[in-house]
Amino acid sequence: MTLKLYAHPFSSYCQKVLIALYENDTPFDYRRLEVGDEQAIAELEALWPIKRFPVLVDGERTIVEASIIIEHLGLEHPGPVRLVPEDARAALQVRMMDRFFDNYVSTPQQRIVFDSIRPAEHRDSYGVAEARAMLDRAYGWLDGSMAGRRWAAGDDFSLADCAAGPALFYADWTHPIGEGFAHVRAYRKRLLERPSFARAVNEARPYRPLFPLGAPDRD
Ligand SMILES: N[C@@H](CCC(=O)N[C@@H](CS)C(=O)NCC(=O)O)C(=O)O
Repeated sequence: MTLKLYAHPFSSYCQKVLIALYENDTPFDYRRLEVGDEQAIAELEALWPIKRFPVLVDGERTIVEASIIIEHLGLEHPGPVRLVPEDARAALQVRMMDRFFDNYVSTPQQRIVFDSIRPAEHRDSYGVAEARAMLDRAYGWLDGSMAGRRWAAGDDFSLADCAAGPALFYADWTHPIGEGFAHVRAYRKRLLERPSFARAVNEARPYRPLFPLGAPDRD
C-alpha cells in the first residue's frame, strides 16, 4: 500500500516528516499543497478539517501531527534508522526533546511570522515580544543541553532531530541565534549537513521568496 503525504516543501512541520521518510528511503506519493491548488486543498480539508499539514494517508488510515506520523512510520514502515528508540526510557527522552522543539522553538517562531502577515491594525507587538523572549530562553536552555551532545537526545539521530532541523532553521531566520549560543549554532550546522535535512532544505529553496520576513541570503 503506497503512502500518500499531503505536504508543502517550505513548511517546517512537513520537512520534519520528510526528514523521517528520507532517512529510511521510504517510498511515498507526494501530494504537494501548492498555493492555489484548490483540488489538493479540498482533499486535505476532507481528510482533516483542521486544515493543518502534513497529513499522511496509509491505506484506510489518516494520520495527523508530524510527531505522530513519524511514530506511525516507525511502527508500520520501519527502516534501518530507528527514530524512536525501542527502549521506553530512551524513547521518553526523545519525545521530551521533540516536544521542546515544537512548543518552545517552532510555536514562538510561527507566532512572530504569522503576526507579520496580519493586517497592521491586528498586529500584536506584546505577543511578538513574548515570543522573542521565549526563543531566547529556549536557545539558552538548549545551549546547555547540547554541550557535548551530537544529536538532540544523545548519540543517535532521532525524531527529536527531525523536529529540531526545520525548527532551528526558521527560528534563526526569524530571531537569530546569537553567537553566545555556540552549541546551538553548531548543532544547527550539523543538522544542515545531515543528507535527509539537506535534501528537504534544497527542495524548499524555490519557495524562499514566500518567507514573510524576507529570507536571508544563506543556508
Ligand atoms: N501541530 C501540527 C502543526 C502543523 C502546522 O502548523 N502546519 C502548518 C505548516 S508548517 C500549517 O498547516 N499551516 C497552514 C495554515 O496555517 O493555514 C503538527 O505537528 O503537524
